[in-house]
Amino acid sequence: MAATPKELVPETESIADVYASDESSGVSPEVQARWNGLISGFTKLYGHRPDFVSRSPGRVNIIGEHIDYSLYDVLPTAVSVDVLIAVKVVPSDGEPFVKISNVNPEKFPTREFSVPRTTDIEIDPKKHEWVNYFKSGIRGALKFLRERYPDPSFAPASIEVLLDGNVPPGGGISSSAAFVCSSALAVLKANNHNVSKQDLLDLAVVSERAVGVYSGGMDQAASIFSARGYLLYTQFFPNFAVQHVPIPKAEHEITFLVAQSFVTSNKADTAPRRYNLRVAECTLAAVVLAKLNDVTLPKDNSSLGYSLRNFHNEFMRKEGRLGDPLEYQVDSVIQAAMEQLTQEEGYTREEIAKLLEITVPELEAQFLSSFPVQAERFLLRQRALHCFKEARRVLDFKACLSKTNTLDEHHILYLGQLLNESQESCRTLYECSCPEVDDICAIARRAGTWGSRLTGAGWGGCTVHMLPQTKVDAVIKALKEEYYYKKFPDISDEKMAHAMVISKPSNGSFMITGA
Ligand code: NG1
Ligand code: MG
Repeated sequence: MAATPKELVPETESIADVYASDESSGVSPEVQARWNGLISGFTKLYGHRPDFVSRSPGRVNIIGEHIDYSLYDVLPTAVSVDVLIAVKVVPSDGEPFVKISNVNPEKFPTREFSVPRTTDIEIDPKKHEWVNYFKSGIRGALKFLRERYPDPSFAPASIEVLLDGNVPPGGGISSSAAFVCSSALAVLKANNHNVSKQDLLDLAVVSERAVGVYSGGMDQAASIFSARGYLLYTQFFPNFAVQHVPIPKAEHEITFLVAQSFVTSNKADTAPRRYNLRVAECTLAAVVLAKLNDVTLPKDNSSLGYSLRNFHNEFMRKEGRLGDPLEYQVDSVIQAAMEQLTQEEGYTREEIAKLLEITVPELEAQFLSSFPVQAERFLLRQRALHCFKEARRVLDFKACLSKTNTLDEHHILYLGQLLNESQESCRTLYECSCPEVDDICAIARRAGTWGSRLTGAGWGGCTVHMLPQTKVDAVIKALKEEYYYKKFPDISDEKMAHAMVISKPSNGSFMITGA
């Protein structure tokens, strides 16, 4: 099932459209209670009901790790936890303002601030404040409106806001994307704009990059475009496109379990040695491979302008093979990386400059000046091989899901193997795993998962496991005993309750007007 990116974020009066499970058309008592609490909390706080509630969920990436910014296809889906934002537009003659509270005010204190009419709202990234994510949503939304409808008399709406988010922060299921997408959606609606999914995606990706991480668009795409019961096959090249892929029936129902490692790696702080360095390494691998194969790369829309997918395309064009099945094309670029990027020990700046026939200052100006990176050597071979092989696994995973309506044991073991290979590649070639995540995957596999891997940026964070419904209890028990209680002997019941969740593929962004 293909979705058209131009379609509007759906609007509904009923939360059942957002949350109803496949088994029933109603919502669970917990969901209803949370919703009622948000609306009554808003009414108590501000003295009237909200006009609408915007909603965006977290996501789990099933396969395709660290390849979105190289513009390769990925296969995430939304999870059921989300960020709900209740809003009322209020009249104001003076400076436009935002009053914002959280249903958990002890942890997330109430704030009030004004919104400049013509300039961007200021965000201090050094102050780790919960409202920063809302501000980055405002900034993206207002910038979009000013560019789309230039009108010097435009005044942003003043709003009262109450927020309820249950996506665990820093937990690898992208609370940040859920927060930013929901915030931008709320501000656009408050200013009378019904936004398309594509426009919301574009502005949310740019808004999140404002915190200094040169990420791809996977998280925001999954948060906005997902549909209940489907995985979201997401393509970034040559243009953004999504396809909803159903999970076929199997003898034992396929379940995805998400387990936190509780090891946190602050992405913004570690970016020069971790996330952004990988973005730089993949870009350098693309331009070096292009040079070695005598092909010219046109600029693409990846964050540094040259991606491995772009090299792939130009290489295939030169060979006259753009009509070949994508799988075969990917095999050829794997081959090229194996044969041509021979230095296992990595490449220094001098060596890369020499290959590109430019000077070191030119190299730095062209590829290493958008953001700081800390590295003596760039592991072009390993990073490119991870990317190409992971891209191949995504294609294989999707092909296997699409082949039949029912998966037999053989297919399921194959899917699990692809997930395990992805983990191994993240661990060895991409070096984005960590001992705790490796541990969790090993314990879970022993207890009966078909496949286990890290999900999200890694270096800690979250893991995802594919397992039969019948093994869920055994895997949860094993992880509790062999990981959580061992590593965190004093773990609270509340923390334990958030450590592992069964994640059902859920709906993406929604605008709910029936409050
Ligand atoms: P996390 O850190 O899990 O939100 C990040 C990137 C994604 C993608 C994955 C790795 C952001 C907002 N997201 O996810 O674009 O590159 O890592 O596959 O930085
Ligand atoms: Mg994130």
